[in-house]
Amino acid sequence: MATNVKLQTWVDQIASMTQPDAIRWIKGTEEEKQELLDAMVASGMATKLNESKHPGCYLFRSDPSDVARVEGRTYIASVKEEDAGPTNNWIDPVELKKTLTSLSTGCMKGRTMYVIPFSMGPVGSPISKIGIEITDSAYVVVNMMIMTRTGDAVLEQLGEDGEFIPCIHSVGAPLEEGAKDSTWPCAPMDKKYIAHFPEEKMIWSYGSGYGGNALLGKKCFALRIASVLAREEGWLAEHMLILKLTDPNGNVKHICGAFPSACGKTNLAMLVPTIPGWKVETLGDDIAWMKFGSDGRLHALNPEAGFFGVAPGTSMESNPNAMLSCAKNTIFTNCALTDEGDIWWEGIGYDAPEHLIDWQGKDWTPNSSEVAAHKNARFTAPANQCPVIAPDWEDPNGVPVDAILVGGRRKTTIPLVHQSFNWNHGIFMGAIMGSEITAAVISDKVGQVRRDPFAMLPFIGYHVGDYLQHWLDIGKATDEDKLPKIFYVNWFRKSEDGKWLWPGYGENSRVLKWIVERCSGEGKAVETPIGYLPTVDAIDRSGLDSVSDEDMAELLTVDKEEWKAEAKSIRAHFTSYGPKMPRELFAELDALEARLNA
Ligand code: O2Y
Ligand code: MN
Repeated sequence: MATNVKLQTWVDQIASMTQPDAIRWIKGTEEEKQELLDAMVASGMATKLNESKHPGCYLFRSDPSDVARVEGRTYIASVKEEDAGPTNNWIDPVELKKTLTSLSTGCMKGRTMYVIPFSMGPVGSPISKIGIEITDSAYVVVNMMIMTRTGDAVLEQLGEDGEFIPCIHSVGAPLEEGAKDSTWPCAPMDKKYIAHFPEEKMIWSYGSGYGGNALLGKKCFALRIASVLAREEGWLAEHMLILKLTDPNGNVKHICGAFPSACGKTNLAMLVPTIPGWKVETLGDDIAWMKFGSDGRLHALNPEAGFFGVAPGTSMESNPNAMLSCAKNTIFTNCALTDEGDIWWEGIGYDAPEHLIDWQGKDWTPNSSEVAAHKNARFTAPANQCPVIAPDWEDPNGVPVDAILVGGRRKTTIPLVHQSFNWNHGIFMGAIMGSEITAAVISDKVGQVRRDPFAMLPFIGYHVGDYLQHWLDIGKATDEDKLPKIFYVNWFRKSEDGKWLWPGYGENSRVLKWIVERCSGEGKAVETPIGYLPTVDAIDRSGLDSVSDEDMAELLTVDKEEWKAEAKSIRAHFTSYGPKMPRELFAELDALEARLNA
């Protein structure tokens, strides 16, 4: 029973619609989490991993139809369609509520309804916000207990009249009396709805039990609904990592970075620098909430408490800190299982054993034609287990942001790094960033650039044009010298013969070094039509033999003809967003074209 009347009334109302067999309020204790995990092992939904190899770890296998976020079934149900904009799926909120009410009536029959009070950000921080997720999935509960701060402390913070974001979740699979439950109940694709009501600030997810569709604190709240709140309240809710960089003299800078998927965001957040004396510490790997402090600077806070990381490709070589973060007390989803009760995935850094159980629960050998772990297999690991978690990652006031990075995966055109001339030019960089479409996605657009403003396209809870205008307005709210400096990075440039020009991973610390030098008014740079670039000798390459002077020159080339073509494609992209696209960004594009033609 909650002392918050609004909360209790809402919980009663959802219970009377969904008709669960039982209601359980989550207190947020370790004993409770263990009890839920033990029950899921007993029911066959989870497998406990070998305690001596992975203490406190569990493996879950999802239904093969429920393996990732489903953008095609994700909706922004604003009152007016034009407020959702051209990049979101829109349904009239009244119609969508009718559909969801009909689907949800009796949807928790035979199940327990869990009520999870959760805080995005440390409980009580002035930046944090409270949500309440109602769910009929114990898997969601144990994941939310890692990814957010949950339980009684949150209820206490909420008090009798505190505000919360209501988040309804159901797997959409009522259990008839006496029926045997599936190990991963969910609804068919055409019955899944990941719905957001931006005016009401409410989330309603039906039919999927997986990741971003079901752990509603993450993409649904901390990005889609928070982006709406941020616009109304004058702050930023962004799809960004946060890292702390310390130089050999102990000088500290904080950097946020927005990258589309498959650009190594978690790797950058946990980078091991190759340049002596430099240190990277992690504050967040996916989401940053940035608010103005009393010093007029933007301060960033990671609203999450865990990492929901992609397993395949993660190894002691590519990201030792992620591997150590998930060594214990971790939930693995859709990884392969060894005969010794250990997990395995493609790219883990050692060969697969002779026999595995694959992510679909089938026998697998190295001769099998399919992958053993799903390519979107995940680990859910507590952030405080990261060996390089920054001591102040839970500072209630966040950390002052010195630099913002934007970037994507581009073989040509975009140099290794360039700095914006000013804030508006930096927002222009954020608006044009994106990756080339690779053959990993079945598409007739392979090689074309998919632009993804600030990597937020699937996560903006309103019109993309209004979103970019909000970034421009943030720049007007303080002095330019108090704003973070903005840089566009591209670790993925290739030579004409198809070789990677930059080694990436820990060597990216060399680029970060130039970036923080620029933030301190140092770092050698040349002015070009696209922004400030490092001079060929400005990036520290001591001890890095694999990048020759010629490679460096190529990495920092600005080819005017390529950029003229780029500008044309940017104009088409801006125009596709319709009349809400800010004038200032067209002005930046005009200015870029003028500089290229000068
Ligand atoms: O497929 C999912 O449900 C997970 S998506 C995800 C998870 C962690 C961090 N980022 C993402 C993303 O899609 O950006
Ligand atoms: Mn993400």
